[in-house]
Amino acid sequence: MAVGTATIVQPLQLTLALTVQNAASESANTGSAAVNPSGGTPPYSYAWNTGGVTPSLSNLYPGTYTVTVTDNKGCTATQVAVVAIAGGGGTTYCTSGSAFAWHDWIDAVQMGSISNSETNRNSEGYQNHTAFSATVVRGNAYPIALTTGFSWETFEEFWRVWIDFNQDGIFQDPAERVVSDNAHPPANGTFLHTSNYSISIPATATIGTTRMRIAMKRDAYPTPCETLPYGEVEDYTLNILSTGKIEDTPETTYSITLYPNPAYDRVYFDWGNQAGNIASIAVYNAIGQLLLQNQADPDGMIDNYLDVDAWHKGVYMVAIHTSDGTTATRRLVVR
Ligand SMILES: [Ca+2]
Ligand SMILES: [Ca+2]
Repeated sequence: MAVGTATIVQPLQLTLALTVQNAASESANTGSAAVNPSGGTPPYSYAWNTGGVTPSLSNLYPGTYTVTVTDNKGCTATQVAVVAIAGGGGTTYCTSGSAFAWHDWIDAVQMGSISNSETNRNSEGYQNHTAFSATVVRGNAYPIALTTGFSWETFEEFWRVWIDFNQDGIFQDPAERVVSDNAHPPANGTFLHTSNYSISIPATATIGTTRMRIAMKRDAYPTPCETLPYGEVEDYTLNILSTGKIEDTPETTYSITLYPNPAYDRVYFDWGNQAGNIASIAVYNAIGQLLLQNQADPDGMIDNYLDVDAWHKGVYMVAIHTSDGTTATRRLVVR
C-alpha cells in the first residue's frame, strides 16, 4: 500500500543577529556594528540609516544605528545597534539634583509596579528611589505618569527621563532619553499636575536591572548630570526582560498590506485574511520609540488608514495586533 506524503517547505523567519563594538570615547570613531542574517531566502541586501549597504559598519562614533535587511523574497527585518562609550563606569552614575525643590517638585511617579508619591508634600532636590522597580520587556511600550507638586504659584516644567539601556553607567543622549517634553503650567493654586507619556524599551536593551533617571526642571530642559536651579531629580530601577523583537512577519501568515508604500500623505491598510480581527495598530520609529497607537472600538472597528503627511521622512515599523493575540509587523516608508 502506497502512502502519499507531501512536504511543504517554507523558509525560516528572517532574523538578525547583531555584533556591536563600543567606541573608546564620545569623540572616537572606534566603534563598529555588524549584522548577521539567518532564515528568509538569501541573498540579502542591507540598508543602514547611514546609507551603508554592507553587512557591517566600522569607524563609528557613539550613537544609534539602524539596519534593515531584505531577503530575496522581499521580507525585511530591522535591528538597532547602539554604539556606546566603552568603560562607562558600571553602575556608578553622575550626580544630579535641584538647589531648590520647595516651590515645584516631583510629587508622584507611576509606571507599572513603580507607584511612588510624596507623603510630606514637598521634596529634597534629589531622591534615590531605586528601591522602587518595574519590570519591562524589550520591544514593548509602557505608560508613565509624572506628577508635579506646586506650593501655590505654578511654572512651566520640562520633563526628561533617561534609561541606561546598555548598563554602562552613562545616560547617552539621545539614545537613552525616553521622555523629553514641557508641561505648560496650570492655574496658580493648582497643587498637583500630571503629565502622561509612553516609554519604549528598545529591542537592543541589555537584559537585567538598570537605572531610570527622571528630571523635572523649571523653564528649561534638564541634562542628566546637572544641578537644577528649581525642580527635582529622582532615580528608579527598571528590570528589563528579553523577547519581542520588531520584525516583519512572513506574508504567508498574514496577507495584511500597506499601500501606497512609500507613502506621502495617507497610507491605507488592506487587512487581507485578518479583516475583522484587528485589535490595535502601533507605529514605531526606526529606534523603536512608540509614536502612536490606535485601538479598535468595542465593535471591532478601526480606521483603515493613517495620515502621514505631517510625519518626518523615514522608515517606520507598523505593528498590527490582532484580537487572537498575535502581531504582524510591516515596514512603512514615508517620503
Ligand atoms: Ca520628590
Ligand atoms: Ca548607557
